Amino acid sequence: MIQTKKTTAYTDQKMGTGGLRKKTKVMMQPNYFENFIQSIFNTIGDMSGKVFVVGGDGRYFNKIAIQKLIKMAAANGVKKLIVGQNGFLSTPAGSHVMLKNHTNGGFILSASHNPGGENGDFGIKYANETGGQVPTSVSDKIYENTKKISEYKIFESEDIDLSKIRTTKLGDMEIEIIDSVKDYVEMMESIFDFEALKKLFKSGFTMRFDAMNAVTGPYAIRIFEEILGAGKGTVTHAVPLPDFGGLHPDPNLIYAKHLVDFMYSDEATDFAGANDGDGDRNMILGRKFFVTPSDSLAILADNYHLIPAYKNGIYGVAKSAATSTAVCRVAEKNNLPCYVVPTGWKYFVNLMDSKRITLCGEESFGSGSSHIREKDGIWAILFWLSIIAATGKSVEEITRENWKKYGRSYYMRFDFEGLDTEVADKLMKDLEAKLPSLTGKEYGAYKVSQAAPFVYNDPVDGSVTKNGLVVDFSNQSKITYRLSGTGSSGATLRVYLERPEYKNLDKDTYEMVSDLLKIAMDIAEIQKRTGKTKADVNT
Ligand code: VG1
Ligand code: CO
Repeated sequence: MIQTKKTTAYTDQKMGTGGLRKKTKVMMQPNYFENFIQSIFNTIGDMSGKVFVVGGDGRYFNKIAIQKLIKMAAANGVKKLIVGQNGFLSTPAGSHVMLKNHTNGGFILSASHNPGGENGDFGIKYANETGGQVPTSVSDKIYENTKKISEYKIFESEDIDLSKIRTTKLGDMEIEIIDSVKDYVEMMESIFDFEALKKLFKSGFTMRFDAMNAVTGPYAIRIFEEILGAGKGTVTHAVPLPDFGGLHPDPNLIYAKHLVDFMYSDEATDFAGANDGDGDRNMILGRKFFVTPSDSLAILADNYHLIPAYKNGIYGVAKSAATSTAVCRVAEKNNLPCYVVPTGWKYFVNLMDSKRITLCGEESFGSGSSHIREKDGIWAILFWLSIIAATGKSVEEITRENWKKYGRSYYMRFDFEGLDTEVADKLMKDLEAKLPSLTGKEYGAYKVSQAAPFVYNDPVDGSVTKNGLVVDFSNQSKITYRLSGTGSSGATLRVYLERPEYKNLDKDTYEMVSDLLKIAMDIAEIQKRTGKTKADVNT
């Protein structure tokens, strides 16, 4: 039976870089989740004939939230939901299911790389018919709706059993429960040469994949262990747990330190990769070697011709402004356009849909292609394995050759976390006001050539986005400042440093950017304003 329930609006339901992300306990407040979902439905308007995909990364509150979402969709007149078995779908698998079935979009319940559990975070990624997360123009409308919502619709019924693959109904709405892994595996088989990868593992090549107790475990076991024949035990932390077993499912040098330590030990495998909570991020490691995400993107772009799906050519590449310029150097030499967009995958969607780009990525351990409209962790690892299989070279050799060919961008990101929101906002505001006066200033060997906010004019829909402040130096080095849009409390200031070098290719990254870090701290008065003498996290 459809019920209309009274509710009171919350005022903090504005989506950030990756959907709505909050403390789990905030999300669990009475009607909080319901208000947000109803606001999305209200913004869409007519629901008749609409089909959506629903899944999540299995974190705490997922099961309850999915049932609420199903019942609300039925009450709002949705025609059909396609739901991952047991409520599981990685973000990339979800985007694929949306596109394959020509749906109106979908919902992935995940706070991505943020920790999970009752005291962790919960999130909702909402995608439209593009298979990618909605643009700001749409999320703004949803936000306006959340501030004035007074009722929502829900179907009163028992919970739907999501454990079996089958089709069922709730009221007039059809519910198709699908295998969460199958379609995704088929897509990967259509992109890469699986026979070549099987041969690689047959030849004794070893790998470790760390699923961080999050959603990609079942995908990775199926692909790497069962299909490609990498040995049993290749996939570690393979069982998705509601609190990720206490791991912070962010595959970087800090939160995947156990994997990094393993790869720098004598037991190291030839290759290692890790994914984040919802499977869209990736980390790449070789024996005693770490590949920065910016370098990884450049290397993928330089080797597209080795992959069956791209061998006939790619349209172009794109990166977020904060990502190093390495990929653009590759593009330039290969006569490909290189687009630079604000941080957040949604900005790549128009470029893919208009066939301007095929490959893209961000410094935050994300890379992907137009096979879907999200970044894709396992795809990136299969791409790397394909390069290794085709060239017979190690991760380190492949990376060093890329530096020799195109130069090396020493690159590091420094995060100042848990800042008072007002302090952080004022820091950015004052810094922006100061930028024009920086041009021509010299800091030791560094001379400012230009300092301005990053402004993006979307070539497809004409929308204008301002995100981050950029200081360029005459030696091609660069500092980018921006505030995170994925946190669930307080503010995080991210400082991104890049220093391209064409001769000194074997230096220590931290040493190479330490002058730049000092300049970045000085220019933005970080210590004076935040009290912090150093960053909380460097990646
Ligand atoms: C961060 C990253 C950004 C990424 C976003 C979502 O955003 O910097 O590059 O697109 O997370 O990633 P922010 O605003 O905190 O810097 V995911 O894996 O959470 O979907
Ligand atoms: Co993610």
